[in-house]
Amino acid sequence: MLELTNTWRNRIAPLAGLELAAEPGTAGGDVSHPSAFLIIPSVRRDEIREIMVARGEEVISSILELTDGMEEIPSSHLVPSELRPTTKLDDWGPIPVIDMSLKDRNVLKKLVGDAARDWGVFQVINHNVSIPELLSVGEEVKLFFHRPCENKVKLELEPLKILDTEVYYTGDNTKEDLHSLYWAESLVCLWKSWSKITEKVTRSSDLIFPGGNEAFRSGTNEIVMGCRILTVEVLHLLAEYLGLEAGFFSDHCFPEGSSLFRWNYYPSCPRPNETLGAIAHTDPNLLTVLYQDEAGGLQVKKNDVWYGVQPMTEALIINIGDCLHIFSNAIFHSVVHQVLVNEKAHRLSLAAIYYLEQQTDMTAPDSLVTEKRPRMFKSLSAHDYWTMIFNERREHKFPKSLNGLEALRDFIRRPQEQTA
Ligand SMILES: O=C(O)CCC(=O)C(=O)O
Ligand SMILES: [Fe+2]
Repeated sequence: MLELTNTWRNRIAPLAGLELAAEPGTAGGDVSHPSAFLIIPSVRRDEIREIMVARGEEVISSILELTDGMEEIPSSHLVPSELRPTTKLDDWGPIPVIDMSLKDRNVLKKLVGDAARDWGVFQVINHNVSIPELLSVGEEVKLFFHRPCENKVKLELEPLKILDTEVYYTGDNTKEDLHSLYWAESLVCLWKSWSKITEKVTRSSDLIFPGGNEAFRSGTNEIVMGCRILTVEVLHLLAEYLGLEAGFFSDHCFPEGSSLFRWNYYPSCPRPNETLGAIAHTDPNLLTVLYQDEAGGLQVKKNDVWYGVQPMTEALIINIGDCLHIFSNAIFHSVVHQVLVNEKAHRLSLAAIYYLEQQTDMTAPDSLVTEKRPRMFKSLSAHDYWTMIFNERREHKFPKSLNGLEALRDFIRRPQEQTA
């Protein structure tokens, strides 16, 4: 692994414009973009593939191609036994479901705030994001995933960029990759700010479907707008719940923060108990709006127990991310979640991911610090956090590094530093 780390550190990181920390595990250096840790693996995947091939290890380009008639799953996809699913996919938990059309704002605020505090996750209905539109874009995305492997891998090795729009695919499942290590493929559209977002959505659409795809373009545009409105509304409610100005969180997210749409495709799997669609992790961003289809598989952890999130046709899921956890002095809970796969059906999900502007100082306001709840974190900016988590993910093998809150240990204040 040292060999790989050095290759990464000396050759690939500079290519990507990154300066990494001098010592493994220490935060530092510079990350050119908050989403860099999501982008960079595609830069180095080529190298990893070469190394694995040289070692005679199995390298798979697209699990979707493998699933036909397969009885066992390749060794590259076996998850260590201690991380395998321990509960059934349909062990649904009592995850709050909140009706966003509730007229009484105080009631709505309390429901949303309590859910973010107690669970870090909740489902919303009557949210004004068009689910039919989302499903129709999802059908186009499936066409992408069912393209021949070579076609997808090209987008994996050479992410396509125009100005501050980028699209890339992950799916080769090499051991060092972050998201596609497991039984999943992803298609990502990244937008590095909100200015001219409609134009940017068109660019991403043209990159993925060079011949044009009106259903994908217009549908994505509509969902981007709908999810933004929903996100702002949820962030307002959360800020008000804490007694802060409504825009306290959202003003750092819009219009200059980045966002991305990640479509995840989890092919059906002959041995669902031996692998995972996504390993237990927290989202390193501020907040994620998630759609899952009827196959189900998302699980969230609360008090060390895994609960399934029951699919609801009209609902979207809101996940609280690490940055909201830090910014709220840990009043809101960054939820640990994972994805189980199943034998019968392919599963599609969409994660709409919202980042803070990089320079945002995530120091929690004094009003959230009390004697009972001392200041939990040392001052850090969104950029500091991303740098840290980026280095952490680079230096440690999975799975430890995927839990952003564990990676935060250097930023947690020791008891003697915790003053109200
Ligand atoms: O597919 C899902 O339900 C969850 C995906 C996820 O956790 C992510 O993209 O960060
Ligand atoms: Fe996630």
